[in-house]
Amino acid sequence: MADFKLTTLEEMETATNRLLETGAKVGADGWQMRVKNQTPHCKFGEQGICCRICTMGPCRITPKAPRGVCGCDAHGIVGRNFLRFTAGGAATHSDHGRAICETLRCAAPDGAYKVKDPEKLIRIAKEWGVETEGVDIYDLAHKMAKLALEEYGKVDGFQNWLSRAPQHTQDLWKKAGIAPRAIDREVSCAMHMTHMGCSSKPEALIRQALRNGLSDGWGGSMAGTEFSDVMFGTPRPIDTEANLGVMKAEDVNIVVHGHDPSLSELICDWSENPEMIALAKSVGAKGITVSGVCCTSNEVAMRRGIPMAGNFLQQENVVLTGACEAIVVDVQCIFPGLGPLSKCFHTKFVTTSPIAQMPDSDYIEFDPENANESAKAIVTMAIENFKNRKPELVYIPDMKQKATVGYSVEAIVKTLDGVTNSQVDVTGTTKPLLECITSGVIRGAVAMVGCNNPRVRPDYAHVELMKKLIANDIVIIASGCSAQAAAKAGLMSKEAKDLCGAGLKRVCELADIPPVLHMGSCVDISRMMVLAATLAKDSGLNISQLPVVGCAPEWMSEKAVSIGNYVVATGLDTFLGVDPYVSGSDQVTELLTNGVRDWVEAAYVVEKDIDKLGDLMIQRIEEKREALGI
Ligand code: BF8
Repeated sequence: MADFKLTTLEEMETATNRLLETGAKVGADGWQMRVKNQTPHCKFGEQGICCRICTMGPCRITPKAPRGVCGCDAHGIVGRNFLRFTAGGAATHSDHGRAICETLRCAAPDGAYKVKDPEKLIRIAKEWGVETEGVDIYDLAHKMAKLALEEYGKVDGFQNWLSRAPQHTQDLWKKAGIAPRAIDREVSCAMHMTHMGCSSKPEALIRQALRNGLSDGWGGSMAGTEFSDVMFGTPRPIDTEANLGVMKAEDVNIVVHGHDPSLSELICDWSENPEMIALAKSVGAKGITVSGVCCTSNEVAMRRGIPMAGNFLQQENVVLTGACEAIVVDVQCIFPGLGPLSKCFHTKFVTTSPIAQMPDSDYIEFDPENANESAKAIVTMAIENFKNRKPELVYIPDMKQKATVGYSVEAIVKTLDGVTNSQVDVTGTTKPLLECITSGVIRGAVAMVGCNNPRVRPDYAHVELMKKLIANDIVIIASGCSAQAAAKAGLMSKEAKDLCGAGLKRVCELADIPPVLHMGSCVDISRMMVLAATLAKDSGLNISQLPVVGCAPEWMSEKAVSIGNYVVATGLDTFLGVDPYVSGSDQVTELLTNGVRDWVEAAYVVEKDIDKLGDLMIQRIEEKREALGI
């Protein structure tokens, strides 16, 4: 234990540089080169004051030209761009959720997809008022899948899952006019509002941005999370490893990348199949190693302990090792650069979804109906590719850390029940966690989420903020690429407790948890909403009163804006380290960082100085404690 040491960013960067040297030998480059080529970035774009919504422009706002051809000013343009950004993210997460529901429709006792958590399915069915008594579990699964799909286009009413929020929050949403209706409707409404000649009033645009975000977090993403748990199991703490060193030179390496666990689960199944392992041995490999990148990695790590090769900006590194037989992708956050890059190596870049088709890839369409055939074909293709490896190009950095992952809300509740003793009455609630917070043993919690982004030294903000926060007795709940940044550095190792303040360290010891809790992928930020709602209900407080904040210090994608909007709209102040292209409008900036507080009791903070960002979060948590008198 005395030997525990975090992996430093410098060590990771040295490894990356070594990999890029291999790349240079074969004429390949990485995002590092493309960033150089793209710098400096367009200042109009950065401020959000470029409009190309119609073909009278494109228009750009300058002191000399304060309005576009249609007469729209900077505030309208920035607001519309922000709403369109949100709609892109909400559509993307929600469509992922829809795909999961479609997969659930195919679940069968003898099929590729089963109901692994029937209790959870029954719990959701009861929540939705569906009869469960004496109903066959697969009939129930199909019925719930259909009902969930109908949430996307429901004609009347609001999202079913809003009822999980405290009444106070639901009242705020209704009063502000942001309770989300059908999921698809909110995306369509956003696109309609931002069409030429529709809304240009910042307040209206931001209100819809919050509503569209909520349709994601309390609708589409929640469907993705909940029904993934039903099919693949609700995550429980499980040990795994993280960083490139999880790849094995002597094995066939298959890397799964993307978001939808329907594909990656079956790739894992087939890689464990004795027939496939025998085939791997027959081509000279010792076995098959599956590892993951991005959120699909989180999905299979938290349910099966599959190791995490890296996060978003490490996706090219897995190919640069020269030891990747196949990088198998589904949807979202996949660099098109993987196509040309993999052509410089023997790696098969396998695309599988009609949603994410890319040049220079092998396309093997994957759908729930033919799931086993496609997964088997992909694993076979990877194995057969082992012989094409060029040994002189193989270099896998010897770098990995232990991580314990899989802290779903259910797992957190169960684990923390063990912290306090003789609480017969608290089993199944968040009361032990609340007690830790009210007593001050833990000062509060930060939900750390989101991507990494070359605009911030990759992973620096995630890792440095986490170190700072846990040293101040603030527990971290992490998801997405933020979670993987933590895991790569070693912050999801239980041994990282030594980096905590005395209070959090004690909780980690008693509950046997790491100080940074892995809550899953980005759709799983819906789990964080459920946790916040449960904490509020169990404490009798409003969500906005809890000493809990959200943070996305290195975010880059539209999905992150959708997430930010629903986290803020749920009542949690959200701290960003990258500006969401709104600085060109003081009105939109003021709304997002202050004005929305009147509607939802929370707002954004944008601060690019990461150390300051950490101070601001600690300050906000302490303010909330003070207001509660704890
Ligand atoms: O959905 S954190 S880079 S992988 S967008 Fe993408 Fe960002 Fe990673 Fe997961 Ni989320």
